[in-house]
Amino acid sequence: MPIIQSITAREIINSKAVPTVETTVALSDGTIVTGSCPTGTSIGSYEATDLRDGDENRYGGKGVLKAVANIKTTIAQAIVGKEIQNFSDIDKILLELDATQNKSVLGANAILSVSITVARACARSAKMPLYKYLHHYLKQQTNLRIPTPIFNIINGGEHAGNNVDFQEFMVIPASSMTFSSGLLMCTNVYHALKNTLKKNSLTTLVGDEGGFGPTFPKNTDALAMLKKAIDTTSAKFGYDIFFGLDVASNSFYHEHAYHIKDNPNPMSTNEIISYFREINKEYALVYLEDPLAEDDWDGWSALCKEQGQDTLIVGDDLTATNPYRLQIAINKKAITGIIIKPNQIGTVLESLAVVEVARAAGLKIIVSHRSGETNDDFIADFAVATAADYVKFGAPARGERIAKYNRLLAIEEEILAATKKT
Ligand code: 2PG
Ligand code: MG
Repeated sequence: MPIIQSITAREIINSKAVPTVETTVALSDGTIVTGSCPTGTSIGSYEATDLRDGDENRYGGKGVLKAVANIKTTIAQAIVGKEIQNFSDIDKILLELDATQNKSVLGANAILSVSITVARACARSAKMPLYKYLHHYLKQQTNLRIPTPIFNIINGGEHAGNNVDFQEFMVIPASSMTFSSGLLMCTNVYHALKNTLKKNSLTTLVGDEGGFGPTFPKNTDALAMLKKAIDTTSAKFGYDIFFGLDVASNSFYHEHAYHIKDNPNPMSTNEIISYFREINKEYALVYLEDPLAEDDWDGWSALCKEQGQDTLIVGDDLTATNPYRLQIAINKKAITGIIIKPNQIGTVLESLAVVEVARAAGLKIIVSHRSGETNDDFIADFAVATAADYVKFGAPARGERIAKYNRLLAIEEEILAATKKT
């Protein structure tokens, strides 16, 4: 077994010009790998905490030099020289070192950056692709397959400078399609949407996740525009392509009411549930993420009971990849799917544990990027390894998004080649 020979870290910037942490690990067998972690914009209250310097003279207080220093000192002292049997042994050390629920001592950014990099180092050292290494670790019985992609092609909320309340308007290929054919179809739709927006004299400038950021009088106008665009392609709405929304409703929930432009008055929980019922009548959403605020538990249970048969009701800010929050959601029958974002919890090991509990409870698994990303493609391998049902990596555009989609194309090719051999 190789030993960890050295670990170093540096401050880099993400796709939103916000600092994040990059780590490099060297093993005694010559393996040298690098990894970095993402950052959210619409951050739920139950997420693990990134450590930020707070020095207003650098990056508006968002520098990560303290997190970097934690890796170079505390973490390095604890793990350099350790024999590395498995990535999870190192994750356990990281958890002991921090010993807080929200990773506030060392910083979730410091911890996850190390966790991802160590997992990658283990895979490289075992001469296995990362997805296969993690798949073996999990003793997954399922055949390897690429999850169905969810493409966010209109950005709103906190992800765009437009006036749309909902954060993400997404297109989803039928699950029966291969990843590459779904990507092809949805990329065609992305281009068609660009043309349709132009024809309607709307902007084609993009938001944080590569989706377009036009303004609309109402949120539902964005869905109508998407439908119009799909109708100019060979894709058939409701047959091979479907709609999903990440409402990210925390951002417009104030004083116990939902404030959206579709309604002149703030809406109660019951009113916004009826509003989703109406949207479903017209567009038959297959996917609805964070439709309600992160503590509106009764609303979640009611919505799930009423609409969860036909629409995947997905917790993101609600569950925050956190085992305690997941357990509450299961007990309350509040969701039918869960977003998995490793940086919401802070280690690869804990993320895998949340996936296992969620799957055992019959929930669909959606592995997701963050709005502030690097070109690190770890989550693509993670999603395949965990046999996730869906991945949500943004639009099929912008370098930090396509890094993940292109990695899935490569894995798809490898899996196909392996199946042909057997
Ligand atoms: C979300 C994510 C990613 P953010 O809400 O699902 O799309 O956004 O990273 O800003 O939390
Ligand atoms: Mg979300």
